[in-house]
Amino acid sequence: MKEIIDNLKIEFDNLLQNAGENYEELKVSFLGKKGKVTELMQNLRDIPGEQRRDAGIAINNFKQYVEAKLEEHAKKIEAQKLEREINSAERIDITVPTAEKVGSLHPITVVQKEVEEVFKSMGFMVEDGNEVETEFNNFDAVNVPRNHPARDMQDTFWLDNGEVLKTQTSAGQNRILRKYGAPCRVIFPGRCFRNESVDASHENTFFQLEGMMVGKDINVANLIYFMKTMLSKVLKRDLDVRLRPGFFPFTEPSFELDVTCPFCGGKGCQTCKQGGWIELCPCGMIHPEVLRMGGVDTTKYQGFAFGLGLTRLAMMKYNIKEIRLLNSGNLPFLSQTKTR
Ligand code: FA5
Repeated sequence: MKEIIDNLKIEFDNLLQNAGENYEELKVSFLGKKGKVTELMQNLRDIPGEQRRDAGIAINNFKQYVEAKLEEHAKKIEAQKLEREINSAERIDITVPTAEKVGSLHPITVVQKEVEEVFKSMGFMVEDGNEVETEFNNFDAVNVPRNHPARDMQDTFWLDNGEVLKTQTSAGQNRILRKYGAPCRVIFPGRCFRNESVDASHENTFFQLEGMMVGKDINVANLIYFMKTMLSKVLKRDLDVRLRPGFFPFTEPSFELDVTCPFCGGKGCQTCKQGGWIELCPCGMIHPEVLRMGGVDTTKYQGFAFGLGLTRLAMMKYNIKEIRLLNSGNLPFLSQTKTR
């Protein structure tokens, strides 16, 4: 029996060496129902009594040898296969710069940058604001004390800690007055939040761009000049502006600034509802109380402030009729501004 097993082992080793990926066949031919090891087992009964036990042990050892070798071989073949797949897979070199456009700036960002550039060229600084604001900054510091009816004009998202999601960029006025004092020229764009029902022209999350100019002898003519210059440059047309009386607790007098409709040039069209003007920017002379709360000496300084609806300006510039598209994450729509 020993001789038979030794010969079988040599045969098995040779076959295994050349089996490659076809080792399953070898397994069947040795361990299968009609395999060589199984046959040896079946022949055991022909072996005389005392030699049978030793032969059984030898056959079993050989069987374990065959099984172990086949398993080892299978693992080796699988590892080789995996390595081949990895090597043949498409290689990605992350250091190669992309030739294609990877994205585009959001239309509001494009307009914000343009407005910033115009104001910077006129000596204004650009400041960042908070999205979560104190009740004081959002309301009290702009002359809207508790129980003032103007608080109802802006449906506020209140936080559990008593702070608010900024309802208006005017919330930055007090901080900026305290930071820079008078004289100063600053604009501060930012995201605002109001708990109002959403429709084609109202969002609960939108952008404003606030501006303040404080100095000696600042008056409404300065306000008109800066707004007209900025809007004509951003909308790339020579536009007229007009002021109508408005009301804001933080400006006195307060105005609604209208601009000649950029779509019809003031002749009247669907967008301006045939009126020839579009309401664009509330503004006014900063209320002395607001200046005082910001630490400014009102016997020496005055100033104007405005709160441009940046989202609405972007809609006007790109003729977007539906405000909800701007927060939609709709790539075909957003990529139309074609800017990086
Ligand atoms: C204000 O928020 C004042 N803080 C503006 C201001 C600043 C006045 C400084 C005077 C001096 P109002 O609530 O009207 O004002 O909002 C200003 C602009 O924000 C609007 O003209 C409009 O363009 C935009 N806006 C307001 N609510 C929404 C909304 N729900 N969705 C989109 N844009 C809005």
